[in-house]
Amino acid sequence: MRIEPFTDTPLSILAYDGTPKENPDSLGLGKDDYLHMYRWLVFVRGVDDRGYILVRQGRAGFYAQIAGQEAAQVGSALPLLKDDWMYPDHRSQGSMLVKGLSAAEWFGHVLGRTLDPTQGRLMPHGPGRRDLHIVPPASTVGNKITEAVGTAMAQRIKKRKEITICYMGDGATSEGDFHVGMNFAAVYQAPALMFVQNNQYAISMRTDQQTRTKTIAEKARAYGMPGYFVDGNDVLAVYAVTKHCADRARSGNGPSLIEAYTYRYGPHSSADDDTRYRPKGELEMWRTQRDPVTRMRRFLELRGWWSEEQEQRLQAEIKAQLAAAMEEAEKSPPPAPLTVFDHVYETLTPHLAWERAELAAELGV
Ligand SMILES: Cc1ncc(C[n+]2csc(CCOP(=O)(O)OP(=O)(O)O)c2C)c(N)n1
Repeated sequence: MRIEPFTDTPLSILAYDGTPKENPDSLGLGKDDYLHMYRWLVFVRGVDDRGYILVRQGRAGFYAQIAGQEAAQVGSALPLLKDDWMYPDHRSQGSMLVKGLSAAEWFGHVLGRTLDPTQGRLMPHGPGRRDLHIVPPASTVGNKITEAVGTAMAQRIKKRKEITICYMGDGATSEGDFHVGMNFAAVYQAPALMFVQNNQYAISMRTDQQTRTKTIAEKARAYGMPGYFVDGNDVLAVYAVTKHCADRARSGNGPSLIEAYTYRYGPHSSADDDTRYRPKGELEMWRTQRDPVTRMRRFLELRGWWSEEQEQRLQAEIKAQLAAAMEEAEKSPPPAPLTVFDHVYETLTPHLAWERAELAAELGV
């Protein structure tokens, strides 16, 4: 696959049925790498399914699924190095898991337990982990874009090798923060990957209702950086494009915009009814003909590297791993109420100190 910016059709390596359009081995990956990628796809789908079940069971209040977007997340997180910075958005848990967040921590986050690195303080769509350089997302759409670019600019000023990936949805590209962030990133040649998961909807609003351009990737041209339009359901293509942009950023050649064209299977969140705005048959078409997990599985099968028996074994192994992770999360207690005052200011403001004392008195602690 030639990694070319500003194409009209998405760059891809695998056809929808998993047949390679060209030999993907030019990516420098071998059998074990492909199996590793596939395992990640199955794993993040498993984590996400269970996360959503927590809402259905009434044990969590809210959930935004990534189902359908696994390849965009796994393929874009795998080329990152440990110290690279990740700014996830509210639908990026697959990428966080690949970067090192554990499934137990994720479940702990959804349940609001102490295992949650953010101690139950955020809506359940994104903890952070300081040591992994994962910055917690905010609910305000797009507001981390300028922060992410600022982080990348700092890396350049400090002459460090780390790069920053900033995840956003198609909806976030309609926010002012996107345009400010893109301009600063390009002007300062910041080592930033502006990664758009275009799942075709911002809640009920379709992408073509919020932009006049055919692709989001082409907007990059106006800021002076390359924009790549990639099939977000082809994990190999997403990996190839992200790796290319990561290498480019790491070697001092500045930022890139990547638009991963994908589709979300679930409602916007557990508080949404997507049957009210999706055209009939659209979801079914993506699920049955373009699924990112099945596509990679077919590729492995065509190479003779995957069998039904191996699939059963993998599913059983991940099921057990996730059951253990869920148990660990459930065993973890909710954070003590007074911890709500921690980590906001280095020294509590007088008003907060007063509130803290009042709560402590009420709790008798
Ligand atoms: C500034 C702001 N406006 C509106 C909302 C309500 N809201 C939450 S998510 C969302 C849609 C975001 O769409 P997109 O960026 O495409 O990401 P997706 O949810 O599709 O992954 C909206 C409008 C918000 N949280 N913040």
